[in-house]
Amino acid sequence: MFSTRRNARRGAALTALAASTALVLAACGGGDGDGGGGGGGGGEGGGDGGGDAAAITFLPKNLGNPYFDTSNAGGAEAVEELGGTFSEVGPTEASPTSQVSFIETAAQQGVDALVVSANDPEAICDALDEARGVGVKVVTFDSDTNPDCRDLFINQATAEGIAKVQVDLITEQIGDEGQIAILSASANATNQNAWIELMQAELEASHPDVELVEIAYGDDDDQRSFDQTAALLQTYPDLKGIVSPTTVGIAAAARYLSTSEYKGQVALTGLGTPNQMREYVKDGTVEAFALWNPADLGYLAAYAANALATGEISGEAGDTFEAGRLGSYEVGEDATVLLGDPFVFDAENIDDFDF
Ligand code: RAM
Repeated sequence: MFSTRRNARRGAALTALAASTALVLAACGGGDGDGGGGGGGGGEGGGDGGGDAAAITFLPKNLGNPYFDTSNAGGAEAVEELGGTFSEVGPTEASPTSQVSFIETAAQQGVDALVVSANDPEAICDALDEARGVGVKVVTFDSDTNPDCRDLFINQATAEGIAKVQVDLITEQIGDEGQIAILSASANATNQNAWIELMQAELEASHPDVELVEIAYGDDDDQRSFDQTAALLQTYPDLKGIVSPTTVGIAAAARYLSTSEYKGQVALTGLGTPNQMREYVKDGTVEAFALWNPADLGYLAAYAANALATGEISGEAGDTFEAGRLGSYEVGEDATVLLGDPFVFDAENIDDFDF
């Protein structure tokens, strides 16, 4: 059911995505250098509305992942617009506790807000609690913690929507029957686990002839994801498709497939960035995959963090705030703000994007 122009709304979304991408590219020059320690614009973010712009630190799951380079560039763009201080720190490995020391350091430095994509829903909660205890506002984005460990979660799209688009893509690509596997990120990742659970439910409910044979974990590490792809193909000679709900995993799997005997035989879809996937769409390894705009996600997260840190909002359902070029947003249930819908990329539209 996923053609390029499924409906008018998608066309509008495409235009919006392309426009915001162009803006992000224009702003990328300022880049992701670290803005120095904390201090900066912030002060204590008192709660009386409209204070100074904040010092905001971004903490991705790991460094070296183009997805987070793009989301952090979006964050930097927003912080610059706000006149605040941006910094980015993070571990090299996407493991459950690898972010703890970075949270502690940011709290000691007295940053006003932390924007975090969590590798585990619980493992960083003590560190986040301590940071919040000294006045740091905590915004999760991309991958949440348990809701009581943070002030707000900026969600890229609903988990149901992200699960469904991937199930629709893989089942269409394999003719709705046969064995598939999932190549995920790290085993504890909140976001991938939520999507996988919903994908399993959707497969069971609507695709009785599709069998999910294994969930493998590449830990958002390129080589590990590449090796896991090889292992899946060896273990399951009848495998018809792989779904990789991680930009690192899908790119590594595509690279493996593209030079193997399985190219064009085993379908691959999931969540990828257009720049990493372009060559594999063009060479016929991959038909279509999905994502949202990571730059917009980072941009929205930074505006939300600033609104919290300056006391403009408290994170209650119904709170509203302005997010620059993205317009105004409202806090929903469970202190969550929703960016929008996932988007499908294929050979017809992939050249419209550059991230
Ligand atoms: C990887 C990360 C990230 C996820 C994307 C789709 O970059 O796991 O958390 O949202 O893939």
